[in-house]
Amino acid sequence: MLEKTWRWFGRKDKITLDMLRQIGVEGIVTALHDVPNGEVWTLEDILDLKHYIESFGLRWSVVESLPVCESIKYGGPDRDELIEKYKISLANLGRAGVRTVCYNFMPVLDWARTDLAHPNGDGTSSLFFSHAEFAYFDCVILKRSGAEQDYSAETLEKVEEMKQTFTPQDERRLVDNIIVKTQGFVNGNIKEDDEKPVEIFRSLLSLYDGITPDQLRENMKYFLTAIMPVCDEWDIRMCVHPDDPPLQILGLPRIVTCDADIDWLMKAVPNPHNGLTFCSGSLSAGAHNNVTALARRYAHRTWFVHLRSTDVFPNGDFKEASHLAGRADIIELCRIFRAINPDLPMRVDHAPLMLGDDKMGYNAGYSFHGRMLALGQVEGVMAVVDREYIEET
Ligand code: DNO
Repeated sequence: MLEKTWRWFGRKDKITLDMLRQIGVEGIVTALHDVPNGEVWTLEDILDLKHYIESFGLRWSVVESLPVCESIKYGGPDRDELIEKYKISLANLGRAGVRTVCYNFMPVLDWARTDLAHPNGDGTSSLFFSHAEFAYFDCVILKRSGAEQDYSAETLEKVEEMKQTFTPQDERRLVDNIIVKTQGFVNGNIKEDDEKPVEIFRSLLSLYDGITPDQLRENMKYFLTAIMPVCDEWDIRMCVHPDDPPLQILGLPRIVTCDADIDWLMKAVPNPHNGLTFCSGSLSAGAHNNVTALARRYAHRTWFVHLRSTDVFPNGDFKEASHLAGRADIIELCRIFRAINPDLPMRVDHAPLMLGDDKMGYNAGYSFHGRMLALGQVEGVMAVVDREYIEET
Protein backbone atom coordinates (compact mmCIF):
# COMPACT_ATOMS: atom_id res chain seq x y z
CA MET A 1 0.00 0.00 0.00
CA LEU A 2 1.17 3.52 -0.65
CA GLU A 3 2.22 5.42 2.45
CA LYS A 4 -0.71 7.38 3.91
CA THR A 5 0.52 10.90 4.48
CA TRP A 6 -1.24 14.14 5.41
CA ARG A 7 -0.35 17.76 4.87
CA TRP A 8 0.08 19.33 8.30
CA PHE A 9 0.92 22.99 8.76
CA GLY A 10 3.06 22.73 11.86
CA ARG A 11 2.46 23.19 15.55
CA LYS A 12 -0.07 26.00 14.88
CA ASP A 13 -2.28 23.71 12.79
CA LYS A 14 -5.68 23.20 14.46
CA ILE A 15 -5.57 19.64 13.16
CA THR A 16 -3.10 18.11 15.58
CA LEU A 17 -0.74 15.18 15.20
CA ASP A 18 -2.68 13.46 17.94
CA MET A 19 -5.80 13.66 15.75
CA LEU A 20 -3.91 12.44 12.71
CA ARG A 21 -2.55 9.30 14.27
CA GLN A 22 -6.09 8.39 15.29
CA ILE A 23 -7.26 8.41 11.68
CA GLY A 24 -4.51 6.17 10.38
CA VAL A 25 -2.05 8.71 9.03
CA GLU A 26 1.47 7.28 8.85
CA GLY A 27 3.61 10.06 7.44
CA ILE A 28 3.56 13.84 7.71
CA VAL A 29 3.98 16.29 4.86
CA THR A 30 5.09 19.66 6.13
CA ALA A 31 7.57 22.52 5.96
CA LEU A 32 9.32 25.01 8.21
CA HIS A 33 6.47 27.42 7.62
CA ASP A 34 7.96 30.18 9.78
CA VAL A 35 11.21 30.47 7.85
CA PRO A 36 10.90 33.23 5.22
CA ASN A 37 11.45 32.22 1.60
CA GLY A 38 15.07 32.19 0.62
CA GLU A 39 16.46 31.68 4.12
CA VAL A 40 18.38 28.59 5.09
CA TRP A 41 16.59 25.80 6.93
CA THR A 42 18.96 25.00 9.77
CA LEU A 43 19.64 21.45 10.86
CA GLU A 44 18.56 22.41 14.36
CA ASP A 45 15.11 23.63 13.24
CA ILE A 46 14.62 20.63 10.98
CA LEU A 47 15.52 18.18 13.74
CA ASP A 48 13.33 19.97 16.25
CA LEU A 49 10.26 19.54 14.02
CA LYS A 50 11.23 16.02 13.06
CA HIS A 51 11.54 14.91 16.67
CA TYR A 52 8.22 16.55 17.50
CA ILE A 53 6.53 14.59 14.70
CA GLU A 54 8.23 11.39 15.82
CA SER A 55 7.08 11.88 19.41
CA PHE A 56 3.56 11.06 18.08
CA GLY A 57 4.74 7.84 16.49
CA LEU A 58 4.64 9.47 13.03
CA ARG A 59 7.42 10.29 10.57
CA TRP A 60 8.25 13.35 8.50
CA SER A 61 7.91 11.79 5.06
CA VAL A 62 7.88 14.72 2.67
CA VAL A 63 8.80 18.39 2.66
CA GLU A 64 6.08 20.46 1.00
CA SER A 65 7.44 22.86 0.05
CA LEU A 66 11.00 24.08 0.08
CA PRO A 67 9.99 27.18 -1.87
CA VAL A 68 11.98 28.37 -4.85
CA CYS A 69 12.36 32.17 -4.78
CA GLU A 70 11.04 34.21 -7.67
CA SER A 71 14.53 35.41 -8.46
CA ILE A 72 15.65 31.84 -9.18
CA LYS A 73 12.65 31.47 -11.47
CA TYR A 74 13.07 34.66 -13.48
CA GLY A 75 16.86 34.57 -13.27
CA GLY A 76 17.56 37.62 -11.09
CA PRO A 77 21.05 38.85 -10.17
CA ASP A 78 20.99 37.11 -6.77
CA ARG A 79 19.90 33.71 -8.06
CA ASP A 80 23.25 31.97 -7.51
CA GLU A 81 23.34 33.14 -3.93
CA LEU A 82 19.78 31.89 -3.39
CA ILE A 83 20.58 28.55 -5.03
CA GLU A 84 23.54 28.17 -2.64
CA LYS A 85 21.18 28.68 0.29
CA TYR A 86 18.73 26.21 -1.20
CA LYS A 87 21.54 23.66 -1.42
CA ILE A 88 22.43 24.16 2.24
CA SER A 89 18.79 23.60 3.23
CA LEU A 90 18.70 20.45 1.11
CA ALA A 91 21.89 19.12 2.68
CA ASN A 92 20.48 19.81 6.14
CA LEU A 93 17.31 17.92 5.24
CA GLY A 94 19.49 15.08 3.97
CA ARG A 95 21.46 15.02 7.24
CA ALA A 96 18.18 14.82 9.14
CA GLY A 97 16.97 11.98 6.89
CA VAL A 98 14.06 13.86 5.28
CA ARG A 99 14.65 13.04 1.65
CA THR A 100 11.57 13.79 -0.43
CA VAL A 101 11.17 17.46 -1.32
CA CYS A 102 8.19 18.93 -3.16
CA TYR A 103 8.48 22.34 -4.83
CA ASN A 104 6.99 24.18 -7.76
CA PHE A 105 8.23 26.41 -10.54
CA MET A 106 5.09 28.50 -11.04
CA PRO A 107 5.89 32.20 -11.44
CA VAL A 108 4.25 34.53 -8.89
CA LEU A 109 1.06 32.60 -8.25
CA ASP A 110 1.16 29.12 -6.76
CA TRP A 111 -2.24 27.49 -7.27
CA ALA A 112 -5.34 29.46 -8.35
CA ARG A 113 -9.07 29.21 -7.60
CA THR A 114 -11.85 31.78 -7.83
CA ASP A 115 -14.31 30.29 -5.31
CA LEU A 116 -13.20 28.57 -2.11
CA ALA A 117 -16.67 27.41 -1.06
CA HIS A 118 -18.71 26.53 -4.12
CA PRO A 119 -21.90 24.82 -2.89
CA ASN A 120 -22.34 21.19 -3.94
CA GLY A 121 -26.07 21.10 -3.20
CA ASP A 122 -25.74 18.63 -0.33
CA GLY A 123 -24.54 21.08 2.31
CA THR A 124 -20.86 20.63 1.48
CA SER A 125 -18.76 22.95 -0.65
CA SER A 126 -15.70 22.59 -2.89
CA LEU A 127 -13.06 24.70 -4.55
CA PHE A 128 -13.99 26.05 -7.96
CA PHE A 129 -12.32 27.87 -10.86
CA SER A 130 -14.40 30.12 -13.09
CA HIS A 131 -12.75 31.53 -16.21
CA ALA A 132 -15.16 34.47 -16.22
CA GLU A 133 -14.37 35.43 -12.63
CA PHE A 134 -10.67 34.97 -13.25
CA ALA A 135 -10.95 37.17 -16.35
CA TYR A 136 -12.80 39.77 -14.27
CA PHE A 137 -9.93 39.79 -11.78
CA ASP A 138 -7.38 40.05 -14.58
CA CYS A 139 -9.10 42.65 -16.81
CA VAL A 140 -11.09 44.75 -14.36
CA ILE A 141 -9.29 44.56 -11.01
CA LEU A 142 -5.69 44.00 -12.03
CA LYS A 143 -6.14 45.90 -15.31
CA ARG A 144 -3.30 43.96 -16.89
CA SER A 145 -2.39 45.45 -20.21
CA GLY A 146 -3.57 43.26 -23.10
CA ALA A 147 -5.38 40.86 -20.75
CA GLU A 148 -8.52 40.81 -22.93
CA GLN A 149 -6.60 39.03 -25.68
CA ASP A 150 -6.25 35.96 -23.47
CA TYR A 151 -9.99 35.28 -23.11
CA SER A 152 -12.74 34.09 -25.42
CA ALA A 153 -15.52 36.41 -26.58
CA GLU A 154 -17.94 34.39 -24.48
CA THR A 155 -15.86 34.87 -21.33
CA LEU A 156 -15.46 38.58 -22.00
CA GLU A 157 -19.23 38.90 -22.44
CA LYS A 158 -19.69 37.40 -19.00
CA VAL A 159 -17.16 39.87 -17.62
CA GLU A 160 -19.27 42.71 -19.06
CA GLU A 161 -22.35 41.28 -17.34
CA MET A 162 -20.47 40.94 -14.05
CA LYS A 163 -19.45 44.58 -14.26
CA GLN A 164 -23.15 45.48 -13.93
CA THR A 165 -23.68 43.51 -10.76
CA PHE A 166 -20.34 43.15 -8.97
CA THR A 167 -20.06 45.05 -5.68
CA PRO A 168 -16.80 46.14 -4.01
CA GLN A 169 -17.30 43.17 -1.65
CA ASP A 170 -17.48 40.80 -4.60
CA GLU A 171 -14.23 42.27 -5.90
CA ARG A 172 -12.59 41.99 -2.49
CA ARG A 173 -13.68 38.34 -2.29
CA LEU A 174 -12.12 37.60 -5.70
CA VAL A 175 -8.85 39.25 -4.72
CA ASP A 176 -8.85 37.32 -1.46
CA ASN A 177 -9.56 34.03 -3.16
CA ILE A 178 -7.12 34.39 -6.04
CA ILE A 179 -4.08 36.05 -4.51
CA VAL A 180 -4.44 36.05 -0.72
CA LYS A 181 -6.15 33.06 0.89
CA THR A 182 -4.67 30.42 -1.37
CA GLN A 183 -1.18 31.90 -1.22
CA GLY A 184 -0.29 32.99 2.30
CA PHE A 185 -0.15 29.56 3.85
CA VAL A 186 1.93 28.03 1.07
CA ASN A 187 4.70 30.55 1.83
CA GLY A 188 3.53 32.50 -1.17
CA ASN A 189 4.25 36.05 -2.08
CA ILE A 190 1.19 37.70 -0.51
CA LYS A 191 0.43 37.51 3.21
CA GLU A 192 -3.04 37.68 4.78
CA ASP A 193 -2.25 41.06 6.36
CA ASP A 194 -0.75 42.78 3.32
CA GLU A 195 -2.69 46.01 2.88
CA LYS A 196 -2.36 46.41 -0.85
CA PRO A 197 -2.26 42.91 -2.28
CA VAL A 198 -3.18 43.97 -5.82
CA GLU A 199 -0.32 46.50 -6.01
CA ILE A 200 2.17 43.96 -4.67
CA PHE A 201 0.87 41.43 -7.13
CA ARG A 202 1.26 43.83 -10.07
CA SER A 203 4.87 44.48 -9.22
CA LEU A 204 5.53 40.76 -8.91
CA LEU A 205 4.03 40.16 -12.35
CA SER A 206 6.29 42.80 -13.81
CA LEU A 207 9.32 40.75 -12.77
CA TYR A 208 8.39 38.37 -15.58
CA ASP A 209 8.08 40.98 -18.33
CA GLY A 210 9.84 39.51 -21.34
CA ILE A 211 10.44 36.08 -19.73
CA THR A 212 9.31 33.52 -22.28
CA PRO A 213 8.44 29.90 -21.50
CA ASP A 214 11.79 28.89 -23.03
CA GLN A 215 13.65 31.29 -20.77
CA LEU A 216 11.81 29.94 -17.73
CA ARG A 217 12.72 26.42 -18.87
CA GLU A 218 16.36 27.40 -19.08
CA ASN A 219 16.16 28.85 -15.56
CA MET A 220 14.55 25.68 -14.25
CA LYS A 221 17.21 23.54 -15.85
CA TYR A 222 19.90 25.82 -14.42
CA PHE A 223 18.41 25.47 -10.93
CA LEU A 224 18.01 21.70 -11.11
CA THR A 225 21.45 21.16 -12.59
CA ALA A 226 22.95 23.23 -9.78
CA ILE A 227 21.24 21.31 -6.99
CA MET A 228 21.62 17.76 -8.37
CA PRO A 229 25.07 17.17 -6.82
CA VAL A 230 23.62 17.83 -3.33
CA CYS A 231 20.64 15.63 -4.14
CA ASP A 232 23.02 12.87 -5.26
CA GLU A 233 25.12 13.20 -2.13
CA TRP A 234 22.14 13.03 0.26
CA ASP A 235 19.78 10.99 -1.89
CA ILE A 236 17.20 13.78 -2.01
CA ARG A 237 14.29 13.22 -4.34
CA MET A 238 13.10 16.51 -5.77
CA CYS A 239 9.50 16.41 -6.95
CA VAL A 240 8.07 19.28 -8.90
CA HIS A 241 4.39 20.02 -8.45
CA PRO A 242 2.55 20.59 -11.74
CA ASP A 243 1.11 24.03 -12.43
CA ASP A 244 -2.38 24.32 -11.00
CA PRO A 245 -4.43 24.84 -13.06
CA PRO A 246 -2.24 23.47 -15.86
CA LEU A 247 -3.00 26.42 -18.11
CA GLN A 248 -1.41 29.67 -19.18
CA ILE A 249 -2.62 32.46 -16.90
CA LEU A 250 -2.03 36.20 -16.40
CA GLY A 251 0.45 36.33 -19.25
CA LEU A 252 2.95 34.36 -17.16
CA PRO A 253 5.06 31.59 -18.60
CA ARG A 254 3.92 28.22 -17.16
CA ILE A 255 5.95 25.15 -18.03
CA VAL A 256 4.66 22.14 -16.08
CA THR A 257 1.22 21.74 -17.59
CA CYS A 258 1.12 18.71 -19.89
CA ASP A 259 2.83 15.61 -21.25
CA ALA A 260 5.25 17.56 -23.47
CA ASP A 261 6.28 19.79 -20.56
CA ILE A 262 6.94 16.87 -18.23
CA ASP A 263 8.77 15.01 -20.96
CA TRP A 264 11.02 18.02 -21.52
CA LEU A 265 11.70 18.37 -17.81
CA MET A 266 12.56 14.72 -17.25
CA LYS A 267 14.92 14.71 -20.23
CA ALA A 268 16.48 18.12 -19.56
CA VAL A 269 17.83 16.81 -16.26
CA PRO A 270 17.77 13.01 -16.57
CA ASN A 271 19.08 12.41 -13.04
CA PRO A 272 16.40 10.35 -11.22
CA HIS A 273 16.62 12.78 -8.29
CA ASN A 274 14.80 15.16 -10.61
CA GLY A 275 11.29 13.76 -10.25
CA LEU A 276 7.62 14.57 -10.03
CA THR A 277 4.88 15.19 -7.54
CA PHE A 278 2.10 13.47 -9.43
CA CYS A 279 -0.81 15.76 -8.54
CA SER A 280 -3.75 14.09 -10.21
CA GLY A 281 -6.06 16.96 -9.29
CA SER A 282 -3.95 19.66 -10.90
CA LEU A 283 -3.31 17.61 -14.02
CA SER A 284 -6.96 16.62 -14.36
CA ALA A 285 -8.05 20.27 -14.42
CA GLY A 286 -6.62 20.57 -17.93
CA ALA A 287 -8.95 18.90 -20.44
CA HIS A 288 -5.85 18.24 -22.59
CA ASN A 289 -4.40 15.86 -19.99
CA ASN A 290 -5.13 12.14 -19.86
CA VAL A 291 -4.21 11.61 -16.23
CA THR A 292 -4.01 7.83 -16.34
CA ALA A 293 -1.75 7.90 -19.39
CA LEU A 294 0.50 10.44 -17.67
CA ALA A 295 0.73 8.25 -14.59
CA ARG A 296 1.69 5.22 -16.71
CA ARG A 297 4.31 7.25 -18.48
CA TYR A 298 5.87 9.00 -15.48
CA ALA A 299 5.31 6.67 -12.50
CA HIS A 300 8.97 5.68 -12.61
CA ARG A 301 10.00 9.32 -11.99
CA THR A 302 7.27 10.01 -9.41
CA TRP A 303 8.38 10.37 -5.79
CA PHE A 304 5.21 11.77 -4.26
CA VAL A 305 1.53 11.45 -5.15
CA HIS A 306 -1.32 13.91 -4.52
CA LEU A 307 -4.63 12.18 -5.06
CA ARG A 308 -7.56 14.37 -6.03
CA SER A 309 -9.93 14.73 -8.98
CA THR A 310 -11.85 17.44 -10.80
CA ASP A 311 -14.92 17.87 -12.97
CA VAL A 312 -14.12 20.05 -15.96
CA PHE A 313 -17.08 21.76 -17.64
CA PRO A 314 -17.39 22.45 -21.40
CA ASN A 315 -16.32 26.11 -20.95
CA GLY A 316 -13.17 25.01 -19.07
CA ASP A 317 -14.41 25.94 -15.59
CA PHE A 318 -13.66 23.23 -13.07
CA LYS A 319 -14.76 22.06 -9.67
CA GLU A 320 -12.92 19.77 -7.32
CA ALA A 321 -14.75 16.43 -7.35
CA SER A 322 -15.10 13.52 -4.94
CA HIS A 323 -11.99 11.36 -4.77
CA LEU A 324 -14.03 8.57 -6.35
CA ALA A 325 -15.36 10.61 -9.30
CA GLY A 326 -14.29 13.21 -11.85
CA ARG A 327 -11.58 13.09 -14.52
CA ALA A 328 -8.84 11.47 -12.45
CA ASP A 329 -9.39 7.72 -12.12
CA ILE A 330 -7.96 7.32 -8.64
CA ILE A 331 -8.59 3.57 -8.59
CA GLU A 332 -6.44 3.08 -11.69
CA LEU A 333 -3.84 5.54 -10.42
CA CYS A 334 -3.49 3.52 -7.21
CA ARG A 335 -2.93 0.39 -9.33
CA ILE A 336 -0.25 2.09 -11.40
CA PHE A 337 1.68 3.57 -8.48
CA ARG A 338 1.27 0.46 -6.29
CA ALA A 339 2.85 -1.69 -8.97
CA ILE A 340 5.84 0.60 -9.41
CA ASN A 341 6.54 1.52 -5.80
CA PRO A 342 4.35 0.36 -2.91
CA ASP A 343 6.15 2.68 -0.47
CA LEU A 344 5.45 5.86 -2.39
CA PRO A 345 4.11 8.60 -0.11
CA MET A 346 0.57 9.60 -1.04
CA ARG A 347 -1.55 12.34 0.42
CA VAL A 348 -5.15 13.08 -0.29
CA ASP A 349 -5.14 16.62 -1.51
CA HIS A 350 -7.88 19.21 -1.12
CA ALA A 351 -11.31 17.95 -0.09
CA PRO A 352 -14.74 19.49 0.50
CA LEU A 353 -15.75 21.52 3.52
CA MET A 354 -18.30 19.49 5.48
CA LEU A 355 -19.75 18.91 8.92
CA GLY A 356 -18.65 22.25 10.34
CA ASP A 357 -15.25 22.48 8.59
CA ASP A 358 -16.30 25.87 7.23
CA LYS A 359 -16.33 27.38 10.72
CA MET A 360 -12.83 26.27 11.61
CA GLY A 361 -10.76 28.67 9.51
CA TYR A 362 -8.70 25.90 7.91
CA ASN A 363 -6.38 26.75 5.06
CA ALA A 364 -8.26 26.76 1.76
CA GLY A 365 -8.66 23.20 0.52
CA TYR A 366 -7.35 21.62 3.70
CA SER A 367 -10.48 20.72 5.66
CA PHE A 368 -10.48 18.09 8.37
CA HIS A 369 -13.70 16.13 7.89
CA GLY A 370 -13.55 16.38 4.11
CA ARG A 371 -9.99 15.14 3.95
CA MET A 372 -10.66 12.45 6.54
CA LEU A 373 -13.51 11.10 4.42
CA ALA A 374 -11.28 11.25 1.32
CA LEU A 375 -8.50 9.41 3.12
CA GLY A 376 -10.97 6.71 4.16
CA GLN A 377 -12.15 6.36 0.56
CA VAL A 378 -8.63 6.19 -0.83
CA GLU A 379 -7.48 3.81 1.89
CA GLY A 380 -10.31 1.47 0.90
CA VAL A 381 -9.27 1.69 -2.75
CA MET A 382 -5.66 1.01 -1.83
CA ALA A 383 -6.55 -2.03 0.27
CA VAL A 384 -8.41 -3.60 -2.67
CA VAL A 385 -5.67 -2.69 -5.13
CA ASP A 386 -3.09 -4.17 -2.81
CA ARG A 387 -4.97 -7.46 -2.58
CA GLU A 388 -5.44 -7.57 -6.36
CA TYR A 389 -1.74 -7.02 -6.83
CA ILE A 390 -0.70 -9.72 -4.39
CA GLU A 391 -3.13 -12.24 -5.90
CA GLU A 392 -2.00 -11.48 -9.42
CA THR A 393 1.74 -11.69 -8.82
C1 DNO B 1 -1.98 23.59 -3.00
C2 DNO B 1 -0.73 22.86 -3.12
C3 DNO B 1 0.40 23.68 -3.70
C4 DNO B 1 1.70 22.94 -3.56
C5 DNO B 1 2.87 23.69 -4.09
C6 DNO B 1 4.10 22.83 -4.05
O1 DNO B 1 -2.86 23.15 -2.36
O2 DNO B 1 -0.88 21.68 -3.79
O3 DNO B 1 0.47 24.91 -3.04
O4 DNO B 1 1.95 22.70 -2.21
O5 DNO B 1 2.65 24.13 -5.36
O6 DNO B 1 5.22 23.64 -4.13
